[in-house]
Amino acid sequence: MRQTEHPSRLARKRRAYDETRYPVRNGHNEGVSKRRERERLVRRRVASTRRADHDRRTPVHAGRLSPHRAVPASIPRPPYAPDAPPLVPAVPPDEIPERMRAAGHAAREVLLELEAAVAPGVTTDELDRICHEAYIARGGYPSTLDYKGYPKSLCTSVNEVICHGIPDDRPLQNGDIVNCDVTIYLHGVHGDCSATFLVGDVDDTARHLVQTTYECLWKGIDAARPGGRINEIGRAIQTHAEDNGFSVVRAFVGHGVGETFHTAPSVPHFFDPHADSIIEPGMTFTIEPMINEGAYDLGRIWPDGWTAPTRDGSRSAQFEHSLLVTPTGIEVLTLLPGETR
Ligand code: EYF
Ligand code: CO
Repeated sequence: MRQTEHPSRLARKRRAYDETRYPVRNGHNEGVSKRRERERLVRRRVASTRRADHDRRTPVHAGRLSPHRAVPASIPRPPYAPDAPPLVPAVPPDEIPERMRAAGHAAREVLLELEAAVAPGVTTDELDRICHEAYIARGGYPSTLDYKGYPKSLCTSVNEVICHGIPDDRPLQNGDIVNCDVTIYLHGVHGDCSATFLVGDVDDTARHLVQTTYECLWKGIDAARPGGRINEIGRAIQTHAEDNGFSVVRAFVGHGVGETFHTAPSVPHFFDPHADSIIEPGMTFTIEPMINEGAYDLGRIWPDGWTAPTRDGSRSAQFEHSLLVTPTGIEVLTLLPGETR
């Protein structure tokens, strides 16, 4: 996902959003007060029922990183890899959909391999090793490895970590939730998908959070259509998240994906009136909602420079698919043939 702009700009957009979603009547924006009331109720519910969990849980801490993993020289590199050739050949545009299908399917297969490996006691570094080897077995390069300096082949975001958690020697604990974000560069394009897994026995609130986040992804996919607007996706996601008492992270958004790992359009997972570009056939982008148990705010990025926690320490879940817009609808590139939601 991409990081979005400065909070003050977001506040302006939020005001614009209030005015758009709830038009002013008789000089009084009734919708804004309704929305504020709903947000107040969400905060009260968070304070009364969820803080107990947050207070009981030990926050996730940074562990030790294993050495940098090598990728065989025979595997083609994306342009940003440290040992990429000076010129990476462009993909002919008519070949993009087929290549993205292959990369998407590979990403999905790797994600399913990780799902089978997630268990109490397994370190996130072990998940990174499995993932790294699974990419290579498919002839793919780990998209995140050395991308803007990111050190690993997988992102593992545990409990209150929203995204970009770095795999380390922390064993997963019974009751954790962990998002595994899988990104592979294959045949000159990137495939990107993620899921949040339950580790052992997980409490009901976290189960509800994970289930709702999964539903939010599909609400977003169902809202996407050729000829529609990007912000219809976020509207559907935000409504479902808030109806369930959760909040939508603003700081990271979905993104265009293809020959470039991150490109236009930005895909907010909340209703952003400015995200009004038209969804056109041929576009390829991700939807990857991050939904928080408590408030949507991002906390301080860890000293590692990557790990992004919630500000209030509440848990966060995420699911992601890469999509292709066809003339008649949406193809989910990161579902395997025959696989359904
Ligand atoms: C502060 C990165 C992280 N960016 C995006 C680099 O789209 C992704 N997953 O679905 C995705 C994954 C990673 C990623 C892993 C590392 N980055 C760039 C800029 C800021 C940032 O976080
Ligand atoms: Co992504």
